[in-house]
Amino acid sequence: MFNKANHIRENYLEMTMYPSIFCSGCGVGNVLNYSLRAIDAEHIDLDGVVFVSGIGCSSRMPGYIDADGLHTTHGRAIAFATGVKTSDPDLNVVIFTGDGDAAGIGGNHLIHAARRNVDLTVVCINNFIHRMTGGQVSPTTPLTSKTSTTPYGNIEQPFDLCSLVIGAGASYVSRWTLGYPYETIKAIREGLRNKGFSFIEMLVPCPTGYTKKQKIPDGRETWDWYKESTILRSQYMKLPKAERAKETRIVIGKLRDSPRPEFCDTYGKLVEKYRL
Ligand SMILES: Cc1ncc(C[n+]2csc(CCOP(=O)(O)OP(=O)(O)O)c2C)c(N)n1
Ligand code: SF4
Repeated sequence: MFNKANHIRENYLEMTMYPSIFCSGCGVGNVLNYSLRAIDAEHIDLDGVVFVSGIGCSSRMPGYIDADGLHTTHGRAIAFATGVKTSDPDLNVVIFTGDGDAAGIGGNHLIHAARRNVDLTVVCINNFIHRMTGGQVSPTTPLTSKTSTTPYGNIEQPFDLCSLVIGAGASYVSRWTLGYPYETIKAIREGLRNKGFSFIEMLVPCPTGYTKKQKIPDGRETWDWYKESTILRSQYMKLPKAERAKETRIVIGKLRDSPRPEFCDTYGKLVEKYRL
């Protein structure tokens, strides 16, 4: 009988890289699983895909896939990916990046790729900290959260990454937690299909570096915490305006799907027009 998990393992994973570096309860592996299922559902040939990442726990993902990948420098995944895409626009370029990688050191690349609407699919694994280097505060750490550099609680207003890239011009934006596998796979599929800058933010647990510090017990309680800390967009939109303004939960769901001219296409047409 056909078994999807075996199918993914046999056709997509680089088994020589296992066991993975991921801790027990880490959400990065789930995102890898959902992403590969989305690629499989879209019947995308892996020979035409390049997976690009920066540095961090989440940025180790391309190494576990049996396909071409670029494990680049911290914060520069989107810059490298833009180079790959513009040199061969037929390639499908998928980026795996962390909140620190994408929005801290790499924040400028993020907003400009969104502004240009380069045809990239960014899967941003937001665990609310710079984990690989010890769990330091990141641009998405929630207010009052304890991290290794905010032992008395974070006092900085975090970025809402989806609002940030929507403001910068991203044409497809979605945010989910691990508790929504089917919605996540659908979002990644839509991101892959969108000819433009697609941003899928995944809120994932890092038991070792984040949830433990907030005294959230491992396992079921962690998943419950993500459920309680988020609200579906469909429910949020039903709230009266005054209630919405007071809402502190993170809004999840499809947040933008608004195609517009893509960078490589526009550039290609310009080259054709002025070619001597
Ligand atoms: C230029 C540069 N600065 C800093 C580092 C150190 N560094 C490596 S990973 C990392 C944090 C990664 O955080 P994030 O992108 O959120 O990924 P996570 O590990 O949380 O998945 C940092 C600061 C580096 N490798 N290169
Ligand atoms: S430290 Fe956190 S993000 Fe890194 S592998 Fe472990 S659980 Fe995952």
